[in-house]
Order: sequence, then structure tokens, then C-alpha cells
Amino acid sequence: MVRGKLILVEGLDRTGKTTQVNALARRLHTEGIPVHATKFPNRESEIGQLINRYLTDKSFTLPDQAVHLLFSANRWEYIKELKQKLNQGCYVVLDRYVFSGIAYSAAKGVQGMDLNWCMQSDKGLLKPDLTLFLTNEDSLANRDGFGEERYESNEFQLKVKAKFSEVLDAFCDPDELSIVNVTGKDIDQVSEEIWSRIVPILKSKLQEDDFKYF
Ligand code: T5A
Repeated sequence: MVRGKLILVEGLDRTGKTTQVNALARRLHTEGIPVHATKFPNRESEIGQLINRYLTDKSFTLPDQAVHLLFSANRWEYIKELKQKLNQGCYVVLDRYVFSGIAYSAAKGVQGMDLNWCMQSDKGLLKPDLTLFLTNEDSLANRDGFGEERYESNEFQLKVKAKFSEVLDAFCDPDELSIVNVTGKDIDQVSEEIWSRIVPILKSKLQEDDFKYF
């Protein structure tokens, strides 16, 4: 059986990840390719609800190490289901994943929480076949809802941006990474650019259980 591809859309807050994940899922579906789109954090599980409380209620405190492990545990909760879908030939499109987990935690600058410490709890998760990293040169603070959640300040986002660059250098194979600069582009222009990066990977075939792991 030929397995589906694992495609990850990453980037800073409000770069348009959710919008583009949904657009890509619709496009794949239109092309007759079975697809499942999902996002992390998945706020539906009990762990996800705790993460949601942490992100939305700034008076709710947890040690930074514990928060990091909760985000990671949230990925582990769903990996069996995602692997099954891939093995059934379904494409899986993810909105954030391991790279966000490491970049946001390491950007806090907490002693001991370096990239390698942050990676440990994600070791063994599936590696994406392609990571599309959405980047923007200007602040996105004017986009809907920015500032409502814990990490949404320009100062922290700049730290995360710098960390993302280190994280991708350290943990993402260059031939499995595609940077998409969204500056000044409308939603459809970004979607077209993403589609142009997807078309080449549709041709290659991967067999059931032929996965790479972090
Ligand atoms: N986090 C996450 C961790 O700390 N550790 C982890 O392990 C993980 C997985 C929540 C927070 O959790 C942190 C990172 C985050 O701070 P989230 O739920 O993904 O993560 O939250 P956000 O990044 O804030 O996700 P959003 O879904 O709100 O932002 P998106 O998905 O980037 O943006 P989107 O698509 O919702 O678009 C935002 C607005 O911009 C418009 C849209 O219509 C929408 O109104 N828009 C555009 N406008 C103009 N031009 C374009 N090209 C546009 N594209 C979208």
C-alpha cells in the first residue's frame, strides 16, 4: 500500500497557517487525494484544554518545563491516529508541530531549556515529508485577534522567529523544507505558491510504514 505524505505548515502567530492548511486540504480533496487536516495544539483533549487555559488565561501559571511537556504530550496523543491515516493512503496536513514546540519553549530563555532539551520529549515522533515555513517581514499585530493569547507580543514573536531559524537548521533536512515568504501577498497568492511547492512531492511514492522519525 502506498502511504500518504505528512505535510507541515509552520510559522509565527497569524502568518496565515490555519487559512493555508484549510486551503491546501480543499485543493488536495479537489484533486481526488484523500486528506486529513489537523492542528497542534489540539485543544479538545484534557491535555489540550489545560494548554488552552494556559494560553488564554495569563493568571494561570505553570512551570515552563511542564508547559513544554504538555505541548509535546498533546502531539503524542494523536500520533497513532495520524500514522494510521497516512498508512491508509491519506495525506495529513498539520498546522504547527514539533518545530513550534521547540522554538516557542526555547525562546523563553529559561536556563537549561535549550534546543536539545526541548527536542527530547518529541524524539520518536514522525518527521514531516515536507515543512512549509510561512515567514513575514513585518509585524502581523494588525491581523484579527493578535494579542489575545499568551505569546502574542511583538517582542516575544521576534525571539521565536530567531529560534525557528536555529530549530529548522538543527532538526529539518534542507530538502524537506520550503520557506514561503507571505509579505504583501493575499491569501490566494500564498495558496498558489504553496500549491507550486506541493505538486513535485505528489509524484513520488512512499510505501506503508516507510517513515522517518525525530
Ligand atoms: N505553541 C504551539 C507552543 O508554544 N508550543 C507548541 O508545541 C505548539 C504546537 C497557539 C500558541 O501555542 C504556541 C504557538 C502559539 O502562540 P495556535 O493555536 O496555532 O498556537 O495559534 P496561532 O499561531 O495564533 O494560530 P492562528 O491560528 O491564530 O494563526 P494562523 O493560523 O497563523 O493565522 P490564520 O490563518 O488564523 O489567520 C489569521 C488572520 O489573518 C488573516 C486571516 O483571514 C485571519 O483573519 N490572513 C490574511 N490576511 C491578509 N493576507 C493574508 N495572506 C492572510 N492570511 C491570513
